[in-house]
Amino acid sequence: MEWKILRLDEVDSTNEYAKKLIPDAPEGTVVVAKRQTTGRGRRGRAWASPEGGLWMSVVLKPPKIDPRLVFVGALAVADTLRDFGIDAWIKWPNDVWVGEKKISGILTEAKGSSVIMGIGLNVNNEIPNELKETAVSMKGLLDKSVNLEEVLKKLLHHLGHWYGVFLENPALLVGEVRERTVLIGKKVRVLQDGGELVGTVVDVSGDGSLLLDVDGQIIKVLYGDVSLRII
Ligand code: BT5
Repeated sequence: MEWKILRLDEVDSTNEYAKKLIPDAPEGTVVVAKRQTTGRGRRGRAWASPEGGLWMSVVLKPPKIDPRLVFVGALAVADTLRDFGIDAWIKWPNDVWVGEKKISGILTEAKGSSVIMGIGLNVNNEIPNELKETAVSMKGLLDKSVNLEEVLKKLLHHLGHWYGVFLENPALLVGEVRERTVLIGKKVRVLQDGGELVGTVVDVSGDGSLLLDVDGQIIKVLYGDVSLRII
């Protein structure tokens, strides 16, 4: 993949910025900002994006929009962390965690036939007080600052790799997520639009959904606005 990197000092949200570049922006366009003033998670939730973190969005033009694309981002982040000696796991569907704390979140959005993959990764940035219990940065884990450019370079390398896997064999991508999620066998509470489910995670199925055993009945939880908590 040929990446074309646009660098900004400050922006509302790299996803919003990238969205405005579509349809003209070619696949592989990357928007990176030092700070976001209104970084977003899913459902308009706020994403803390002070200077020092990696806040970026990548424009992809897959043959079809597929919810499993989010795994490309999650796997690439996990591999990048591994390059720095950090052992991370994927919290289905869109988070990367280290131990009990979130280090990265992915937000994929579609516009026309393009996908904007937003990736937020806490690198050297401060974690706001209200998130200290649940979030962590690479600097916090390694006890030293990390070269942000190096992180970006490695992340793009891994994104290229996993996007290639997605294009060739998305089931392989899911297999890898299954390997790297510690959720299987765990009891979880899933919050969805319609309410909540409590059950044991059985598997991540080939289409990317989560299979949950709820009182002996297997329920398929589709990717969407799902929040999941291990209980
Ligand atoms: C996500 O949403 O995890 C997706 C985050 C995507 C952020 C990137 S940054 C570049 C691009 N531009 C954007 O505007 N967004 C993308 P969600 O699963 O909804 O999680 C949001 C929740 O994560 C919040 O409600 C907080 O609890 C928590 N959170 C917020 N900021 C955080 C941070 N910096 N580190 C860890 N957790 C955070």
